[in-house]
Amino acid sequence: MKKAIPNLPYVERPKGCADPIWRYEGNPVIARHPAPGKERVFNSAVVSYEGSFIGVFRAEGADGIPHLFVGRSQDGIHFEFEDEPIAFVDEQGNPTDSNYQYDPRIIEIDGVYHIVWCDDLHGPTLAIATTKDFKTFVKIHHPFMPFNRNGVLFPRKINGDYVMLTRPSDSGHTKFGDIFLCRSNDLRRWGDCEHVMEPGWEWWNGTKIGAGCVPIETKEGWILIFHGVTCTCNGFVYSMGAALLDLDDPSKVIARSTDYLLTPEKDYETVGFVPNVVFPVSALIDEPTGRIALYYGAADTVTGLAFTTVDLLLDFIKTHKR
Ligand code: BMA
Repeated sequence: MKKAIPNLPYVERPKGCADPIWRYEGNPVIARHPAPGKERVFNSAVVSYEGSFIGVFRAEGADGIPHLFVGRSQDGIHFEFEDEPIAFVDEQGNPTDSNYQYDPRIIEIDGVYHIVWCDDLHGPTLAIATTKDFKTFVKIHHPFMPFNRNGVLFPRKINGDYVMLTRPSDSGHTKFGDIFLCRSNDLRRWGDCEHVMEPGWEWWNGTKIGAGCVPIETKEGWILIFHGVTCTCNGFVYSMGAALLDLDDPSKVIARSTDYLLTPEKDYETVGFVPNVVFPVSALIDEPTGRIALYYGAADTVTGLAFTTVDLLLDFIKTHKR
């Protein structure tokens, strides 16, 4: 059955706009200093939950160290955050600790919410935790060694396996920035790794790429919204792109957009702690209508909301492909 989100925060495409994605006029939905001790909230994951919205948010205090916090919203636009960071426990219920946590994604698989984020294991790498109630978060493992980020699970098992998109990175070597996938039947031991995509030839994603939102299943394939990075004489610029992956074997790329979907243009995207960043993290889909509300980090400072539809994304990928 198609999953509906009747209260999806969504605004129709403005008249005269031909773009495949358009921003919420009230952006940023989470502005600077949204709560005491939280200077910047960005690159965060939101899901529809029990008729309202809940998320895992990357927040930084005045020490600039990122931690993860639960946040709630009735309308998907106004959020309130818990004061204390998520206290992850291990499978025996003991507290766990790590120096920082950032860029979470939430992936619901069979009623269990999986959080995948970048954690510290003598260097940045991915961690996984599960929760059913957003109160107890059980950290199960570091699936990969450092250096690895942008981990995103597919929202169902494929041919019996959990499948994770990952982006090995920042090893100091010159060649980095490709998306790979790995498979596991227990979320603990990962293997059967395959290459998915390398940075693009086109300028906007020529330096590195990373999976963004949880892949969206369509009859034609999985839509992957990813971030693409270019290097300029004034630093990196982060844009969003979209690709279509094979349903049965998502290591196969059916099509990939030559053009960016969204690039930093608004003041809150071009000015901030890290200028010129749009970083897609979560896409909420009302399946009966195909409407999508997409949350993204802007300039490593605030959180933005943009809208699109499944059909517009498919059309964009197919009409702007290599
Ligand atoms: C990446 C990650 C993101 C961040 C981006 C831009 O390497 O650290 O969290 O948004 O850089 O600074």
